[in-house]
Amino acid sequence: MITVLSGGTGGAKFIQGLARVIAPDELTIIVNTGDDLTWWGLHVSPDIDSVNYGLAGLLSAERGWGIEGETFACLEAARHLGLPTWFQLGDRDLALHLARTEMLRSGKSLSEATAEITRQFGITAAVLPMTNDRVETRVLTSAGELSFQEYFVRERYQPAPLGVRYSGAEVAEPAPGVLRAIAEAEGIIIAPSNPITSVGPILSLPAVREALRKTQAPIAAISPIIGSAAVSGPAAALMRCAGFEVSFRGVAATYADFLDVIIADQRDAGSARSTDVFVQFCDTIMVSNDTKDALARAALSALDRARARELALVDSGASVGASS
Ligand code: FO1
Repeated sequence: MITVLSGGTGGAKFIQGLARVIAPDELTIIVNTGDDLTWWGLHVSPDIDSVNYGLAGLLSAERGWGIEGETFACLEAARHLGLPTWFQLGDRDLALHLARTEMLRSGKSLSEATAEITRQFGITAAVLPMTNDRVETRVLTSAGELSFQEYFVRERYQPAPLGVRYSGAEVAEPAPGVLRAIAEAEGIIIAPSNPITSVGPILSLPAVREALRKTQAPIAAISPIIGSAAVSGPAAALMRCAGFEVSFRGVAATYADFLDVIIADQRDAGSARSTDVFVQFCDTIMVSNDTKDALARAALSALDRARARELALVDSGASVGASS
């Protein structure tokens, strides 16, 4: 079993490739819920939905979230009724939030609701919310403290971030299956997701971080940073404000206490210098099914090599880890 930690649109795209390269029922995905919000009275879990839409072949390639070919008639009607519309729910997406909210209202946990939704989509991978408790990513900015979606969507990440906190994390328990998926995995991959706001909330659960430190499984992370810029979104500003260098080395540093190998983009191969972990270079930009599949294969081969301790440590004098 391969376990992936995922959040955001990069995570969903990566998992689409991985689920073509290995049998989906060999895959467990632990998903960020720090972005979840209550919108129009409905429970929305954007990162879980992006993973599910990706696995079900429904994900909008253009937006990276929501459903391909979606319509927004309800959103237009809501606008006329004076409801807030800065967070855009499509018509078919809305049906999913209605169904999930009804399951939660009837007493199901988010894990149970997610399992039922994945079953209905015909998904055989295990998709696990990181927790059934409420953990909320809060971004302290020059314009005050905002929820993640207020910062990301409403304010288009324009206010300068000053810090991030994960409200509720100290007392939250990992959802059923999460710790086992880390302890019993053959390999663990951290998707090319924002280390601070997509993976950070998962790692903010003390038991999860502890399980990652203890597991026998090799752990690889894919850098969402190329050079000193994020592939998309506010990862660079958020890493800087959390005190990390904006580079693949900085990404590795955020996972330093458990990481075995960082997968960095081949455009960074020339800049290799001392890091404390093994580095594997490859093309990390996912613009097509072929590039997603190739990145998934590269991640699996990095795990194999980390397992076999074949990778060369990147050091000023030493050879650079295999690139493919
Ligand atoms: N992202 C946007 O940039 N604008 C939106 O209006 C928006 C709505 C939305 C609705 C449902 C959903 O599942 C995702 C949505 N997203 C939207 C994406 C979402 O903000 C991101 O996927 C993550 O939360 C960031 O990782």
